[in-house]
Amino acid sequence: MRFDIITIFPQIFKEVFDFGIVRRAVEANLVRIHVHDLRDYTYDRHRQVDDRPFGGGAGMVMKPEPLFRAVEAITNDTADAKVVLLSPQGRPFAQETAREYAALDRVVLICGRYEGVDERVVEDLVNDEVSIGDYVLSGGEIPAMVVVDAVTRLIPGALGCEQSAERESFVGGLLDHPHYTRPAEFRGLKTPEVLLNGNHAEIEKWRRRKAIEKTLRRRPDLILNRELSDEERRELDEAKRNCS
Ligand code: 9D3
Repeated sequence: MRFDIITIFPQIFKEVFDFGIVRRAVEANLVRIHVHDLRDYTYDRHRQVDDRPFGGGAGMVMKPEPLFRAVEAITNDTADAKVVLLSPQGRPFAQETAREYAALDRVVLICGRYEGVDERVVEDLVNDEVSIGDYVLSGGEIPAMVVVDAVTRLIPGALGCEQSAERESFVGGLLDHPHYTRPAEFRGLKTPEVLLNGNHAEIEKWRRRKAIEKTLRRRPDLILNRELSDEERRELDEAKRNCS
């Protein structure tokens, strides 16, 4: 899969992909990441990418011409690239969106800046508009990094064997259970006994219980929106009883 990122701040991306799982995926040729400077697609002397909004008002708007030129130049070798605009008006980017993108060959990410982009870009150039959450950021660059990271992890072969499918399939929508490592006792704080006695059936049961309890307290929306197995339904009912 190939990502093309269009931005007025290409330098921001210099190091973020040079570590961990994304780096490994790039080195294994599972993913390619090209970063493009939007100003390279301007033709005027000032390399202008923004202008004042028609109708007046505060802030600047990203001009359509450089964005159309950039996307057309970047995708002229392919018929099927998904063109994604990162914007606060987008649909929420979620694990399901990441899965959807991971199945594609080419994804072009346009990083918005200023007050927004000319609406003709949204209507006639972009196939998908996504936001990473309901908080105000300064532009689409960090969201683009989030998308690349979340999608790359899902490309087959990107995760090490011991991490892979099994654990990720639990993305069924519960928060993770608590984790402990050595020392078993730290400043008088003890690791739960169940994790130390080697009874793996007991450990699994404890972890699932803790995951359900934590999800119930912190993210009840995840439980409500989720299909539960009969076993999980029983666990949930019991967790609810203990909770109140
Ligand atoms: C005054 C109205 N604001 C819209 C909510 C203006 C505005 C805020 C932030 C315009 C652009 C931006 C820049 N943000 C993004 O480009 C962005 C973003 C975000 O701010 N939050 C979550 N996801 C994203 S994806 C792109």
